[in-house]
Amino acid sequence: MNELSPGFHGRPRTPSGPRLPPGQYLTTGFPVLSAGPTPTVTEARWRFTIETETGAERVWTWAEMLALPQEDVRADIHCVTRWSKFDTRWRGVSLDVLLDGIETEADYALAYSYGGYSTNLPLADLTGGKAWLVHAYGGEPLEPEHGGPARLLVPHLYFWKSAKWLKSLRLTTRHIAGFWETDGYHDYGDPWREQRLQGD
Ligand SMILES: Nc1nc2c(c(=O)[nH]1)N[C@H]1C(S)=C(S)[C@@H](COP(=O)(O)O)O[C@H]1N2
Ligand SMILES: [Mo]
Repeated sequence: MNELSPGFHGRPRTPSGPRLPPGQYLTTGFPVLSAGPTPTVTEARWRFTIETETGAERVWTWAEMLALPQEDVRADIHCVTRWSKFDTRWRGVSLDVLLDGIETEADYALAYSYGGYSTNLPLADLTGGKAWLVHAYGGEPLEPEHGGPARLLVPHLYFWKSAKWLKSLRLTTRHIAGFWETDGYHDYGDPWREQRLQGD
């Protein structure tokens, strides 16, 4: 499978609208933003877990994850510190594939990283071709400093929602704030509405 997902073809967001969200500037580099040290996670020890509100767990090994249908994704990304980068190219598994067959009534998700970071999102923002577990960038294995071996990619929200070194997804029936959200950052984080901080 070699599909570009609808809405992520590098076109402007709307045919007539701007491509750069308000308050952002364009960079051609790829800044590294990490709240702590880069954890070392070997592919042999890597596991990805989805846990539902009932405590039911589904776990994938690296080989099991790679055996799932893969997608190539091109996306613009927007960091809350105001840099944006156009046309980033990733490869990985759609969250639709990973969530397929999981029984849940949860409306919320918490993404947990190796190393302790977490971030919250509505479950609806992880489905419908909007989010991926990615393990390659620009045709190369994802570098550890950018979240390798695998990270979450949710390009329609500020980039802090795209948890690096993704370890698990916990589905919950109520909202639970993640690392930056507990510290005053916005619960949702839509770059087009400049939802940087709580109250924006
Ligand atoms: N585990 C983890 N994930 C994280 C972060 C982090 O500090 N730890 N930083 C977030 C922020 S603020 C941004 S902008 C992006 C940065 O990704 P990059 O370093 O690949 O540019 O990762 C997000 N995911
Ligand atoms: Mo960020």
